[in-house]
Amino acid sequence: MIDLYTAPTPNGWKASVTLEELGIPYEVHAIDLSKGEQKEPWFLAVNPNGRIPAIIDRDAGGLAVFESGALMIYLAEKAGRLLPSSGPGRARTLSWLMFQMGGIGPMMGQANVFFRYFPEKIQPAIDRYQNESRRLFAVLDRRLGESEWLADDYSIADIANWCWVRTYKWSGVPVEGLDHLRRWMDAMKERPACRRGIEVPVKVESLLEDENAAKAFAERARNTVQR
Ligand SMILES: N[C@@H](CCC(=O)N[C@@H](CS)C(=O)NCC(=O)O)C(=O)O
Repeated sequence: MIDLYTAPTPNGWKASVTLEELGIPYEVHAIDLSKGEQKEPWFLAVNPNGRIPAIIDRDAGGLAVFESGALMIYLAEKAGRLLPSSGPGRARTLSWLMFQMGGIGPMMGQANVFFRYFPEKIQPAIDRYQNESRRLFAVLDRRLGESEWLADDYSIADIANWCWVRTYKWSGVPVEGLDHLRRWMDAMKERPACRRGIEVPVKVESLLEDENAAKAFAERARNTVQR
């Protein structure tokens, strides 16, 4: 049994979608980021970085694993699926997983900070992170023009990137003209495990359709942004 500490965010969904795809039993512990629960001493013992997601594997003596990419690799290896055990397929999967961890995640994350959460409007910072995210989207689009999935088969690399890219509107990054990316996003959205995973720990309605909800969310998120 896995204990999953999470919140309804792209990094959180990476863990829950992976657990759903692998069919590993897990218990959800929702962390309220706006109350700073992720920085409480009990949680820092699980993830010293004070961020979600994190897991504890009860069957491995209470092993704690943090950093979403690391816990996806751990879970895939535990189940023996969604990550080849060796060879070129594994290298390609890890390449596209790290592309998300080092690129898509940080750039879209900072686009969110400056476009949505920062009280001051610093246009050069907004442009920089949105443009860089769009450049990374084009890299994904090119790859998806030559391959159905990011690596050879459907893998944790698809899950990691999709959980972020699907929130492109919130980050203010356009996807116009990226037809292969859209084809792949549509295919991901149809997978039952992906649908279930993005409703963990709670289903969040599209913030973009409700201006007040979007404002309230941004206000709460502002509290977690450090200067
Ligand atoms: N590199 C980390 C990033 C995790 C992360 O930034 N989590 C955000 C939510 S998406 C968080 O916990 N933010 C709360 C905070 O910074 O206090 C990972 O991939 O797990």
